[in-house]
Amino acid sequence: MTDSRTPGTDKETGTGTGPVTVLGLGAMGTALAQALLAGGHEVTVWNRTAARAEPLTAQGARAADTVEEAVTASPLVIVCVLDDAAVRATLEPVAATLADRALVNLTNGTPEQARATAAWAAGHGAHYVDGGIMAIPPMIGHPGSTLLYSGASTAFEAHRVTLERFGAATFLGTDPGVAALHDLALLSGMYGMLGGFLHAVAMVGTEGGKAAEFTTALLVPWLRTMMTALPEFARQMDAGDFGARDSNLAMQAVGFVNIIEGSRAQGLRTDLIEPMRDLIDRAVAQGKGGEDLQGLISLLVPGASGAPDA
Ligand code: FVH
Repeated sequence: MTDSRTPGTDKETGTGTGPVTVLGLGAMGTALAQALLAGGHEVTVWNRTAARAEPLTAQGARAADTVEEAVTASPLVIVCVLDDAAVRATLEPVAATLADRALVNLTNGTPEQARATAAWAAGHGAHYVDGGIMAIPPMIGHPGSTLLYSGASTAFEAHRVTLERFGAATFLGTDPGVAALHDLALLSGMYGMLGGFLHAVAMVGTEGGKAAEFTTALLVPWLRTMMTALPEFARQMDAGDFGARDSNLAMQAVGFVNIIEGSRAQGLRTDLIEPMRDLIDRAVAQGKGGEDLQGLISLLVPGASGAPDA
């Protein structure tokens, strides 16, 4: 994807290789700076612990001594630090230098944090874009890396080509919180899958099964097959259509007892899978035993019948 007017260039600089500042040089900030260097940008970097800039200066980046010096070096400032508190600790002392700059925050955070930082940045004249990185550091700049953005659309479009150095850039809207919402939703899906993976490997391991063999030969093909059902489940959720076709909740509740008891009998803890069992049991107790698993969504929404706080 490129600038619609001039392929391969950013609207703001007209070059696609304009100067960029990266604040925060942990594993991710370093990968971001490296992708920019590989793209031919003039890259200014800053990190709280200055020594972490050394590998990047050896690759052609310029290390700023202060945050202020780093921010004023570029029209596009990218911040990627541990958390929202670190963003504030880094930027608040230099708020006055942010005016008229595009500030792209790739630090993981909540929608509320993104909206608060956007309001704060706008109050100082910055054009704020919030981002969620759907990749790990070695993926940055390579196929499979996707970043979600939301906030100031003009600033995003002005620097779209530069931001695409990191991976596919998906702009979700002008609400600065919406990228964080989708980032956290996707991470929830990932952690759900990883929780199941951990428990499954632990089960097989109780009888000496090797994680690698089990995962490659059985688990991944099974999960791939199950994943093909998700779009239809989602369509049914959008339609509020929870009537069971093949696998009703009453049947699944009985099957889940076997997962829990079978795990315990193998000497395993069941912390990772009990919450799902509890949800299914609650739904069945409410008379939803004839519904499909998708119906559990109504128990997760505050205020809905059967929700934990209802
Ligand atoms: N690495 C990953 O797999 C994930 C992929 C998806 C996106 N996340 C998010 O990216 C943010 C940065 O993560 P990271 O991997 O770079 O994290 P670390 O390697 O632990 O580096 C942390 C950096 O944050 C700096 N920092 C921490 N506290 C402060 C502070 N109070 N003031 C200024 N900077 C601070 C730290 O500096 P230093 O310890 O080297 O001085 C590092 O630069 C994060 O939101 C992930 O969730 C990564």
